[in-house]
Amino acid sequence: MSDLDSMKTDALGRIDAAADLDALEGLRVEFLGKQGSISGLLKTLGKMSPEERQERAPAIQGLREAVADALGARKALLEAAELELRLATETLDLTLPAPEAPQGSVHPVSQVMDELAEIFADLGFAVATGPEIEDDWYNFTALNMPESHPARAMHDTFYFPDTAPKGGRMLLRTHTSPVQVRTMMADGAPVRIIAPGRVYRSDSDATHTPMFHQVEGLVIDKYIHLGHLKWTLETFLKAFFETDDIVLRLRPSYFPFTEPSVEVDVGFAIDDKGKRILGGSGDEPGHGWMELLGSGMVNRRVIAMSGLDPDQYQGFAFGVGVDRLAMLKYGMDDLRAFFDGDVRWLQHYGFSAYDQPTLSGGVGAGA
Ligand code: 2NM
Repeated sequence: MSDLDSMKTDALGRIDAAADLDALEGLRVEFLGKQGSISGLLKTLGKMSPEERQERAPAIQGLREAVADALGARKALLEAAELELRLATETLDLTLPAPEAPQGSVHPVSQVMDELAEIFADLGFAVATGPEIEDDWYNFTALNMPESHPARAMHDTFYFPDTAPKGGRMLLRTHTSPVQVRTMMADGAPVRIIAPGRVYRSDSDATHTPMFHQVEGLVIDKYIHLGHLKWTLETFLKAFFETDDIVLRLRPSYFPFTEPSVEVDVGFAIDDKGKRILGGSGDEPGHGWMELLGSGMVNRRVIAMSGLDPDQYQGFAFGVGVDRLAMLKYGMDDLRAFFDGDVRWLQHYGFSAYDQPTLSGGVGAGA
């Protein structure tokens, strides 16, 4: 029996000394594999006489069991040690600062729209929105633009091939005025809203892009007059440009949706570099007038088509380009760069998401 005892001592010693799971698997194959030494011993049982087998079998089986148990125990130990090692080495230190990452910025158009919402909220205006895909009734007819009006010409408007439910054509809105029509129809009077958003015109050169941004305002109530309009625009522009030195000039004009219609100019001075700086009367030497807004008293036909009684209600409306306002306030000179999506431009002109315009903190805090 001492051959089996020494085999066992040798096997258990080597199993105990196995440094890793690979070495241990090598030992399992060596002892218990198909060609293994203990497997070989088990095969000899078949050729023995019954007496011999009765004597040898328990010892060989005992050896096999002892080796199998030792392999199992050592395997559990090595696996536990391996897990311990991974837990100790594969740590993620969440207290480290976040790695450098590309940082987004708020587009000046978005920033200016937030500023406008803040300024007009303070004057009691709500923000209204509506669809960018309109039908020609809301975009034109309800705004007193007859079929023959030049604004309806193909070269200005993007039309869809589809036909609207009311029989008109579908189009990309050319202004946000349909939002005011929808608001009057849905909510009735009084109305105090601004309608900011994207508008589309088939027009493209250095100062025009096929998509641009507009904000329009509408106030409808009893007894609203041109004085309210002038005060509102003056108050808005002073807050927006953060200066009291804003002088307006109102000129008679024409829009189909307003009567009378008023073009609003703002006075500017020219600095040493030839740059226009808003402020002062445009009539002073070295000054000029810059056309900034269109406005007027809402045409009574528009009020009637929007479902209100024009003998009871009247009001004013205005419209201004948001991109233009952003350029004037923040000093960009190329409109087309607004819509290129160039990250360098956005890094330079963009705002931090933390720069929330507030009347108390300043509507131009990030400038
Ligand atoms: C402008 C100029 C003048 C305007 C009119 C209306 C509505 F729907 F109330 F009739 N909304 N906006 C308007 C008036 C817009 O943009 C240059």
